[in-house]
Amino acid sequence: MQFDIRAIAGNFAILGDFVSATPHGDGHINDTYATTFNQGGTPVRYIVQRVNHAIFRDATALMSNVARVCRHAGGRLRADNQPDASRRALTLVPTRDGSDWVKDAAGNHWRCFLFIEGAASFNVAATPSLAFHAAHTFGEFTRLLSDLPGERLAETIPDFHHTRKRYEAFLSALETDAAGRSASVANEVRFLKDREKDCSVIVDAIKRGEIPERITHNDTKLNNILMDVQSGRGLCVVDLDTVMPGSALYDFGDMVRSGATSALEDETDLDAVTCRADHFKALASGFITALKDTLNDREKELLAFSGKLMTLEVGMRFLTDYLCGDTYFKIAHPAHNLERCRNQFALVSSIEKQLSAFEKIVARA
Ligand code: ADP
Ligand code: GN1
Ligand code: MG
Repeated sequence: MQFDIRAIAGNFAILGDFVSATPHGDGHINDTYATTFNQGGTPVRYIVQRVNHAIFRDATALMSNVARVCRHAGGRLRADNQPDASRRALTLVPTRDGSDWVKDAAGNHWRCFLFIEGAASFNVAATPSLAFHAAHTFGEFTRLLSDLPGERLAETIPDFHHTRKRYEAFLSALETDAAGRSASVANEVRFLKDREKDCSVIVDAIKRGEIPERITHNDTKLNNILMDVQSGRGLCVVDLDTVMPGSALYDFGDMVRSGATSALEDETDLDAVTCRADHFKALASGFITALKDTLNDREKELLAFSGKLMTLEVGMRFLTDYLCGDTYFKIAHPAHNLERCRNQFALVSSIEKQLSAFEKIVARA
């Protein structure tokens, strides 16, 4: 889809003259642009982003969540006189009439953030140190939101990490076979069916009250954190669309999936896909250091397993989308979702082989 980003950016209270807009980042969901304005001779960048309203059905509730989270996080940093607050929490740029977002004539919802400069996001963690700092920053994010005032945040995607319901959605996609692909994925179907029981472990523990509800990020993929280029430390958590009531296990698990893997999510050489123990150890140490007085025993017990489960869940979602004819995730070619699924399942197998070692690592951390 082509958008007139200059016209869209004109809705926001940005000073100066529009210079350029270019697609930015590797996200699978929203349309993100880096835009540059000339402000009295200084080029200043902003993120202008279209919210995917096919996926996020209630954009008003979503934007209300995002605005509350941004204000709370930025407010806490400023109240504590922390330096660099505008690089450590996202700042929404208001529209010219004072709103947090704007709807265009075609019904698309747009928002604008200050561009965080001197930072980078990564699709794979090159070093355990990067994994440690990312996990620490995501852990701190949960701690920061533990005293968010006001009503419960809206669930922007209901049952987002209800793995059991995700499994049922997969079975239904397999049965419906909308894209005529069911017969071609027999190996992947078997892999999932063999692990059906795993899908209920965390949701059942939540139902029994063993695991508390927290405000969590729910999409703690490595590239949803900006790292400071100078210090190599975690700087700012981005992609706040799924910040809502959830479990710390969802956040840790997705970090393992994306921060301990040896390869990109769509690497097709499956021998290159492994879960690296030194990265796992760094993630556990970073997350537990940030949340040590917060996590209960059952959460700690399930941390290693959550890495396996969240990886299985995302693999299952890629497979489901492949079966449905690629209606959810952005793809670059027809087999993309199937390749991502195979990649994630290879990572699950690698985690399974190391699960007891990972449990020991968590116990020591
Ligand atoms: P998606 O939901 O599509 O993943 P994100 O909100 O994660 O979209 O944005 C895509 C990418 O853009 C992120 O991975 C990050 O690298 C970059 N990004 C997002 N917000 C900012 C920002 N305020 N400043 C700099 N880079 C950003
Ligand atoms: C999507 O938006 P992005 O690219 O950060 C997805 C996550 C998946 C991830 C897999 C709202 O994340 O749940 O884990 O792709 N986000 C949504 O790469 O579905
Ligand atoms: Mg993202």
